[in-house]
Amino acid sequence: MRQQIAAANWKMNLTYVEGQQLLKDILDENVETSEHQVVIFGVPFPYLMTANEKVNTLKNFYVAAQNCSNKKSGAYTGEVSVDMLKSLNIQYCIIGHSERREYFNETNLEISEKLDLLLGAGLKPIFCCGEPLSIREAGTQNEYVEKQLKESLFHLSAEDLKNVVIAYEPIWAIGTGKTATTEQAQEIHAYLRSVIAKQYSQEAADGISILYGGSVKANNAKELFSCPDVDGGLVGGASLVAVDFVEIIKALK
Ligand code: G2H
Repeated sequence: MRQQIAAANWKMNLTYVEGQQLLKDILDENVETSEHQVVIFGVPFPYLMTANEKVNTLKNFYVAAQNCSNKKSGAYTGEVSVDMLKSLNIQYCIIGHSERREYFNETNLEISEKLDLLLGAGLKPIFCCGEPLSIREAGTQNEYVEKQLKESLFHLSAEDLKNVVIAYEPIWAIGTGKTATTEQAQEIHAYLRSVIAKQYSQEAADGISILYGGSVKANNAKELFSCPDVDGGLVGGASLVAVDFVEIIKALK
C-alpha cells in the first residue's frame, strides 16, 4: 500500500511556546500509526530543530520545513537553503504552496529548482499544486494542474519521483471552509495519477502519495481519505488544534 500521510502545515502561526505546547498535546495522545502511515509537522523555520528533536524518536513521525531557497548558498539575505535543512536532519520540505506562488510570485521553474536541490540532498519534497476558482469554474482544472506537474516535476527520473509527495490543493478551498467534494477530489487525484502513469509508468503512478489539501477538518477527513486516490491530507487550520489533528491522523487509511 502507498504511504498514507497526515501533514500539518502550521503556516505563519503560533509563537514558539504555543507551538511546543501543540506538539506536546498531539504527541501525548500516542496515536498509533501502521507501517504505511506517516505524520509530518510543517513548522516555521525557527522551530524546526526543537520540533525535530521531539518527533524524530517516534516511528513514522517527521518534521517538514514549509519552504526552501532555490539557490544553493550565498548572498541571499533571509533565505534558508536545503543544505541548512539537511544539516538539521530535516527530512521533508513543502514546496510550491499556493500561498508562496501567489504572494511571493513563485514560478513552476523556481519550484522545480527547489525540487532538484531537495532531492539532491536526500530530502523529500511535498510538492503542492492546485487551481484557482476561475479555472475550476471554467472546467479546465485538469489541464491547469497537469501543466504544473509537467513544468516542475516531469524532468525527474522515475527513481527521484519515488521520493516526492504530491499535495493537490484547490486554491478555492484553502482556508475558506469550502472543501472539495469527495467526488471532485477523487476525480482530479485519479487524473493526476493517470498523467503520471502516462509520463512514467503505472508502477510509478501507483506508488506516489497524492494528498488532498484545502479545509481538511476532523469531520471531513475520513470521507476524503476514503477516496481510493486520496492518500491523506495537507492540513492548515485544523492542524493548529491538537484534538482535531489527532482525529485527522486517525482518519488515515
Ligand atoms: C491548504 C491547507 C494546508 P487549510 O493551504 O496547506 O490549509 O487546511 O487551512 O485550508
